[in-house]
Amino acid sequence: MATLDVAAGSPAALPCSVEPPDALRAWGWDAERAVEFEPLAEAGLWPARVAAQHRGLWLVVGARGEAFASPTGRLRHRADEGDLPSVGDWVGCVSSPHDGEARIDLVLARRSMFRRKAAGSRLAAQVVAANVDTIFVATSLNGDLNERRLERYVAMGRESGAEPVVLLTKADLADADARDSAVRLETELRVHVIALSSRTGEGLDSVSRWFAAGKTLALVGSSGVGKSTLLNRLAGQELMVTREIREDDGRGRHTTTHRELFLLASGALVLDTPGMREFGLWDAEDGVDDTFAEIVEIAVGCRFADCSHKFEPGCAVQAAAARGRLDQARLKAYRRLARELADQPKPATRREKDRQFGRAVRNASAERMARKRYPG
Ligand SMILES: Nc1nc2c(ncn2[C@@H]2O[C@H](COP(=O)(O)OP(=O)(O)OP(=O)(O)O)[C@@H](O)[C@H]2O)c(=O)[nH]1
Ligand SMILES: [Mg+2]
Ligand SMILES: [Zn+2]
Repeated sequence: MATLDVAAGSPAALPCSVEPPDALRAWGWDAERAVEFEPLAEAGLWPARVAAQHRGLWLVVGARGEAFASPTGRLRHRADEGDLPSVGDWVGCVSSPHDGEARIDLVLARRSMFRRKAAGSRLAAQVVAANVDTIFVATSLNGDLNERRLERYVAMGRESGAEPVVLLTKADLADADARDSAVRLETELRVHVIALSSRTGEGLDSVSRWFAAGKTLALVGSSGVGKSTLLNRLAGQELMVTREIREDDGRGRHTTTHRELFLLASGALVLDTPGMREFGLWDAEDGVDDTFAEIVEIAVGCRFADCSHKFEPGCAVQAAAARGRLDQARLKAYRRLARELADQPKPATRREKDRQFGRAVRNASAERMARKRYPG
């Protein structure tokens, strides 16, 4: 990728104006962000968006183009892991007086963040995509369709503050049964579900309305479901390498290994991500409840407020399940996810901070949120 000389040279050459320059606007910068950034510009920072992340180095796009940047020591020390810059983040950069290189000094308030529990046994969140308007959860119709996994992604998508949309890929390989699942999933998960094929082009019209100029969309899901293929098809060129999945287990081979944000000709910004082997929930009580609304509605009638819907007397959910009014598999999945969240002890302070964020993005518009955090 061509790296323009954004940071080198004298800082005076860098734009600090709050007028959104076209180059920044193309990457999603707007008037709210400009107001938010005013005091930072006065302090000598310049705005940029994180377009890619490779171990220890961040590719940022500023008004003058792209540059590689690393966080300042100040940001590294201050930040929890989840506060370090992630792809999609808007950041305030400085140009080092020593080498002219760009350094990321702070991360602007996120309007949305799609997270998961960091892989492995660590108790930490990983931000997969920041400041995204739509999370496309991709799963393929040729045998990959796993409702339990979809529920996880959709719950975290809801929690992120972005709109989750389910993409059922490889529709050209699907039989009638698989296609029927689109309708059922839409009712159960209460999200848009779109069957599409990057091979035949079926369904691409239906997703195009999300690909509006200035909107940021992220593609997430397991390896091999066709995320990069869809990106390439929409872009009309090979932006990301794609590869045949292994024939033996159809589970893909992790072709994409880094996250990257692309600006398409339509003006939409698309973030491609590597397939995730593990997708653990993180702080998503509300997202889970919204994803299992039919159960939560019935649970209002349980005798105990903290009912686990397993063995308690007066459990309305058990009663409904016994009468066949609830899908047993969904109930089991709901209990499992609720338990997974309950088993995640977290420091009280961070928990409160995270919850405030979740509530704020759900209740307030993204714009109001930005203003609250950075009073102009
Ligand atoms: N039949 C069919 N094959 C597809 C379609 N979309 C993608 N594929 C194939 O699926 C395989 C995997 O596609 P990728 O786009 O690399 O998958 P990915 O989701 O980006 O995978 P990771 O980067 O590993 O996360 C490739 O061989 C694609 O050609 C489709 O709509 N129909
Ligand atoms: Mg890929
Ligand atoms: Zn109950």
